[in-house]
Amino acid sequence: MHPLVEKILQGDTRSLARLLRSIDDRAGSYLSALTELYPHTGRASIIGITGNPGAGKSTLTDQLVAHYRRAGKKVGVVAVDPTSPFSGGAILGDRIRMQRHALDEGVFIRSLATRGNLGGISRSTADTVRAIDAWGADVIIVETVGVGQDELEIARLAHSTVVVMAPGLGDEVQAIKAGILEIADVFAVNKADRDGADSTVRDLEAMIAMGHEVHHSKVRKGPHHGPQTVDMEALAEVAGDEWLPPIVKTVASKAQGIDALADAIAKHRAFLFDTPLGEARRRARVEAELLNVFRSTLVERAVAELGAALHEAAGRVFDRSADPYTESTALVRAFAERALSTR
Ligand SMILES: Nc1nc2c(ncn2[C@@H]2O[C@H](COP(=O)(O)OP(=O)(O)OP(=O)(O)O)[C@@H](O)[C@H]2O)c(=O)[nH]1
Ligand SMILES: [Mg+2]
Repeated sequence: MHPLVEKILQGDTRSLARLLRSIDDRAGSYLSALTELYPHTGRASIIGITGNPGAGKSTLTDQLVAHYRRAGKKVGVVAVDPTSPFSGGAILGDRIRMQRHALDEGVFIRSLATRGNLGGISRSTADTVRAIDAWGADVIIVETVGVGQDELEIARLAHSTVVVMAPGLGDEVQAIKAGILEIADVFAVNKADRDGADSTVRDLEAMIAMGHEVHHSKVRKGPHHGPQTVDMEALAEVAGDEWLPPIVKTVASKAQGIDALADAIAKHRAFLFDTPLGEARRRARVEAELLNVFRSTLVERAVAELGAALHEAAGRVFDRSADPYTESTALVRAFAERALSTR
């Protein structure tokens, strides 16, 4: 057995931290540790928190941690690439923001600032979450900024993804473009103490209605001329068994709306585990994760195996005696042949 595994399963925080370092470096026997830990995972509820810089993700995370701790739950927090200009190199900011949990044995906080590694940030995050799950966390919160490709993958890693919006950040229109609707299971309209929160809620409701291609007059409220609002109850009826992301107003800095947010997350979890549509989503999630692990395993193995050949191919592309498409196909063939002959 991997030396760290037993201790991690007993809830030892230092051993967990040590394994996470070797996961980051993709070093040592981290894969065998993950393999041995896997049967002990799957219990934690994984919550993704994403949104624009400064929307209040860390403050909200901190409040959720407090909420779950009050309920006696063990909590893990993974902050991915916390490098927003807003809070100025936010790892420190996040530490300060979550300091009240730093000495709590039931809370494990980890920052991942390792974009650009071979396995990809989403793979490191997935492995990190897996290890924290085995350590015994009941809830794991993963905070990511924005909605790049990595964030989409990280969102897929979570059971429930909370998209945090804040009025006045210009989030509203941008959100539609960024395809945020696809990943949002719950919306938190944070900074509800500021002007514009209600109009952000209305914008989101209109977006959700549009996303469901519901232009039915029956879900529209208000006068024919002038601003119309969406009747969310009528929309829910039209949507049937489908999940409609609830919108929760929060003031994270004053701990307001946190219970309602946790409640919306719990409802989404119930949808995932108690309905056929939810099961289909969970299945798709597992498939995406397997593909992710498969992809990085394949690339790591191939790069190790092909080493010099890869370098030579790059040289040919560089002096334009070859193109990357032909070279890639040839590399795949070479790898497959080697793999077959050695194993
Ligand atoms: N007025 C108000 N301010 C808030 C609220 N929630 C958070 N803030 C403040 O907004 C700022 C940014 O909050 P963070 O929690 O760091 O936001 P974030 O989304 O984690 O930011 P990055 O990680 O840097 O992208 C901080 O100064 C918070 O104190 C809120 O509900 N109302
Ligand atoms: Mg943050």
